[in-house]
Amino acid sequence: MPAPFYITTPIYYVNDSPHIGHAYTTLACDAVARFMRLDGRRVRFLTGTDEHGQKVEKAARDAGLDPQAFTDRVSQRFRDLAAAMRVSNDDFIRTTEPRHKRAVTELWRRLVASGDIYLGKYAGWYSVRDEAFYAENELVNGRAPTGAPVEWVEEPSYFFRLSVWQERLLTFYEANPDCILPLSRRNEVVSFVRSGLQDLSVSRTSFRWGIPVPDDPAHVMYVWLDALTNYLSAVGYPDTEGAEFRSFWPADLHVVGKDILRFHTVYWPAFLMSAGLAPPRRVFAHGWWTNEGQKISKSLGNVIDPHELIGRYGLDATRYFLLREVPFGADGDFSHAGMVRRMNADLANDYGNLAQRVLAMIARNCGGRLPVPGPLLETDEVLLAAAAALLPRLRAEMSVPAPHRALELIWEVIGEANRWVDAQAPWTLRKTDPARMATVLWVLAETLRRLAILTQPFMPDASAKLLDQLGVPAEARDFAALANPLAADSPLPAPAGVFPRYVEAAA
Ligand code: ME8
Repeated sequence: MPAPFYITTPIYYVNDSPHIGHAYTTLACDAVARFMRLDGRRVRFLTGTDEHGQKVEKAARDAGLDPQAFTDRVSQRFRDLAAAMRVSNDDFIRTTEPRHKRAVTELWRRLVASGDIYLGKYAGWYSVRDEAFYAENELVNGRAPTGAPVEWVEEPSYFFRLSVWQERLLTFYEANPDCILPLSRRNEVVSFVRSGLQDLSVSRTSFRWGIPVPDDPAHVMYVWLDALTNYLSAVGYPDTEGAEFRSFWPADLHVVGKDILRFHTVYWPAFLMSAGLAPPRRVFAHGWWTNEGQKISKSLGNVIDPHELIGRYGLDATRYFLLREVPFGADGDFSHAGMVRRMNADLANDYGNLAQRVLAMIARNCGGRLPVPGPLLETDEVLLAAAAALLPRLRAEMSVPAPHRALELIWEVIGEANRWVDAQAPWTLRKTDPARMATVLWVLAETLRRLAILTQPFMPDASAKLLDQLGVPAEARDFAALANPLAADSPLPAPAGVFPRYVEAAA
């Protein structure tokens, strides 16, 4: 039995509506989750919303709403977006749910039992926007290193003895070379931990919107301790003997933006180890999107609404662009011109044209049925082998995950297939050697079938339409089915274009 696979997105703050950055992380996870499912793994794909803390409390106040009513409303927008993007999450967790409060309360008790929590007093800087504490020497011109404003906080606080975890964290990174990716991020984390860790304030007394500290309800837990625990709550913690927990913990992959790397690779493994739990197998930090070269921010008024992208370019093109345009891990820029280039060059010209040519020639020349191939020549085997060789290579890339690389590899075969059509010229064979034409078209249809199965994780709708047009039944679309070639002579539906060209509206 292949190992189960547990993948998570960050849980998003409900202070605001979802934008392209949230859509990006969730789509990348969706592509990985779909890939693993098609590959036969039992997948748990979790996303959700982070609903406590000062930032959300303030946003609720600004909206004139009680925090619970406010979080109910905004959390729904994240669910709606996931549905609009055809995200295949298995669960959606909210930190205001009872199952989550139960898990966090228990985790806290465990940290207390291991002697890692003590009561003290916090005096220092806090940024509500980042929900993070900063030391004096971290400030840049009186602001957080992220540019967020900070305020001076002085209040009683429980602390987590992070300082004592330094060596054990370093040992953990050492023993698990791939537990933080990309490697540049891993190096950043290792040098941060090497430079020494301060104990972490893990409770607040100056506001109420959080989970109360057990036995001391004047304190609410620090929102990051609360939030990180969602990954445990969703697999049944504190029931560590339950089937859910045993199948899915430790998580295989937490995908996060680079902004929240430290929380996931320093605090989180320390909390887990302190509670006697295994840290996640991998945290992957992706880069940051800008809009036409500019930082995305509400004050600049250039926030990209993912619903608008889907409305304008279509869902599959949006998914393809975001996952292909930028190496996963690097920063990226969204531009209309870049999007149109990808839609027209990669989708309409390369993939769409291949499909269109093959399906149209079959419809026209083979009576709407899959052609019956004769003996395969070496050149036929070479093309089929290139398509067949993709799966192991994609497995390697998607386990990183490097979805952009997976797509590049698929496009190499699309390019090869397009060149092969030209070289074989089935339109000429129609007159000179119809039997060979039938073989060539069958080889192309079979190549297209393999490609369409492999593009499902990235572009589920378009891939399904291609598979429909090739007459591939729903139960023959997983990766195991790659080994079973198309049946010759079965009837096909009429072909229809799958990747529209983007045409600028007349000015
Ligand atoms: O940090 N480019 O939530 P959040 C790429 N609640 N990704 C972006 C992005 C951009 N411009 N903007 C946002 C939180 N993201 C916490 C997480 S997890 C236990 C708690 C994505 O709503 C990226 O994944 O601020 C980033 O890490 C996340 O949204 C931050 O979402």
